[in-house]
Amino acid sequence: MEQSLIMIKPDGVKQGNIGQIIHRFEQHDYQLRAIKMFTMSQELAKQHYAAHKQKDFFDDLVAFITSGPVVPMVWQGTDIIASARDIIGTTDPKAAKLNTIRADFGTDVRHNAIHGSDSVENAKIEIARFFPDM
Ligand code: DAT
Ligand code: MG
Repeated sequence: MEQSLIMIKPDGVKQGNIGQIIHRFEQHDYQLRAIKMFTMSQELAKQHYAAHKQKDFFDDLVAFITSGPVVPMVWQGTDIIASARDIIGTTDPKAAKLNTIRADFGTDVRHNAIHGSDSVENAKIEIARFFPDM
């Protein structure tokens, strides 16, 4: 069964949206397999966003994602990786479809409440990064 690394970002935690965001996934037929809360180190943040190392927003992104606790989770279900991206919505909350998590809980393109793996390969890497015991 497919698994995805879904992570509530520091803005989602600070604004008190952990429960509501988890509920979005519980409403679908997905199973929560792992969850924790911690503040990412600079090193882990740079690894997680390594694909964006050359972007002008990289330093601000790393500063934001390490600015407070995050809630990484492993969710499991049929086609969960693509389905979760649909539930999450596009990167910029202002452009995201109605009723998506980012439209409802995001603020701007950096403070967009949640991360979701974008491919089977990256999901495996990200799950191993955040939950090495799984
Ligand atoms: P996504 O999180 O939708 O997969 P991404 O992988 O392109 O988006 O970018 C990773 C994160 O980087 C994104 O969630 C927020 C930040 N980001 C992306 N584009 C940005 C931009 N133009 N300005 C500021 N932050 C940006
Ligand atoms: Mg991405």
